[in-house]
Amino acid sequence: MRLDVVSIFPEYLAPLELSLIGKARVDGLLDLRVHDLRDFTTDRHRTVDDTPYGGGAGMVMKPEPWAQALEPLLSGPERPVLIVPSPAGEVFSQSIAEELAAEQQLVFACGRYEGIDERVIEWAAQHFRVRPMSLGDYVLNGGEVAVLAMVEAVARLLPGVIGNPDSLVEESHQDGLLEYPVYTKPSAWRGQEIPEVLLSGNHAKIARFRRDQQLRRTAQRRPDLLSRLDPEKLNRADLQVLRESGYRIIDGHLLSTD
Ligand code: 6GU
Repeated sequence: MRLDVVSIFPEYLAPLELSLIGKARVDGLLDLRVHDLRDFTTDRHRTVDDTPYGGGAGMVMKPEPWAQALEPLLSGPERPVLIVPSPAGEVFSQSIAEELAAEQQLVFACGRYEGIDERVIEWAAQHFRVRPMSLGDYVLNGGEVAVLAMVEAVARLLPGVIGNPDSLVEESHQDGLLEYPVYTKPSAWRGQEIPEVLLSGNHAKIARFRRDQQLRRTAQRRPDLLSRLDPEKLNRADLQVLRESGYRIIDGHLLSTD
């Protein structure tokens, strides 16, 4: 997969040289290039921002360097996806990461200050499939940290990036439930024993215990995820646990009872 990141702080993307992503780059699975937006300016001061028309606080990123930086990234056979990190974007998710992992080329345009001149987005939509993307409902200083998160979420789905692909299967959000808690040795630590069932060797019982924990956790921490579950995919044991967590099936919908 080809990935291009445009930023005024290319050093912010240095962590993409580490760990599994760094290894995938060395192995040739990821062709990831980081570009300094200031290299596409033409003035002595390498200016990338200016004051906003209409007034208001802060600065806005000028359009010209953006077009100069993005145009050379259009050499491929199809319209690349242009991801524009912004708290005003669509909320990034595992299912979006899966969609993006199927692409040939992704381009990330990291804004800073109050954002990029909106005409860049309009112009880019003629050449790219533009996707404004947010990590969630909080404000970061710029898109770089969001790109680190999105690149990691996408790259780990590519064949060969993760050593053991089994670890992709059971994870949080794949089946709409949070992960079950995990334990390792020692079996007793600071007065806490691990749940006894995990030592039983009874794989059906262990699977049931873990499923119960997933349901309880999700009910407690992420009721928004539970309401999106398909009640058809819940068995009797699931419904029993959910009833204990304050949920009932009413008219085919999983609803909170408190
Ligand atoms: Cl993608 N960018 C910025 N600047 N702030 C954010 C964000 C993105 N997602 C959440 N907050």
